[in-house]
Amino acid sequence: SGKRLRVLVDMDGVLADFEGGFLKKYRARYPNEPYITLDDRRGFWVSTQYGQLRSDLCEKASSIWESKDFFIELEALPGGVEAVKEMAKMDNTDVFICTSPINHYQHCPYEKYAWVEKHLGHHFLEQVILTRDKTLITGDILIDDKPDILGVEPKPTWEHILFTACHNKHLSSSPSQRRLLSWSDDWRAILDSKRQ
Ligand code: UMP
Repeated sequence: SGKRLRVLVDMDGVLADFEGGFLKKYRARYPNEPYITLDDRRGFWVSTQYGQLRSDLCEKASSIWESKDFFIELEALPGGVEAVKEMAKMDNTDVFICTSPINHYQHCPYEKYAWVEKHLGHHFLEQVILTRDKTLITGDILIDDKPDILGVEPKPTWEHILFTACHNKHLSSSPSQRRLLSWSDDWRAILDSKRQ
């Protein structure tokens, strides 16, 4: 009964292991530079925390995700692809992948589509939304690991479900902010809670 449910799912940190992929390639490229373990990560922006460690490390960090093959080679986070495939098969449910490309556009947008094709299939490219402003996209829920999702729309239609990641696990977000601890957590119950 009721209308269709529209679920927006973020990519980096939710479906694709951006943090793990970054650290592995950063350490390989800069073996003699200091690094931040995933356990010590704080704050959404990797570049900011590396810049605080030593100012020149901000640019060294961004050089990693600006490199060819960074995004396509990211590993899938446990259970994410399976969950999205299951959601997409549910009655009265539309799933979109909603992801912000980096402004260094030489590789990232192409590789984000290629990643979706590789892990979810060619047909799923129809479900990809690349935007730098997720507040403009309408939906019932947005599953995203970024704690503050801001843009020009002050009242987005979606409820933000904070997906737990190394950089946000210590945050005591407001009690009204719902979390998904991982894809082993009860995402089906969160979807059901939004159905009419
Ligand atoms: N990103 C940066 N700098 C960082 C960390 C991440 O530019 O320090 C990029 C990776 C993603 C984008 O392409 O920002 C975040 O996109 P969403 O996860 O918000 O969709």
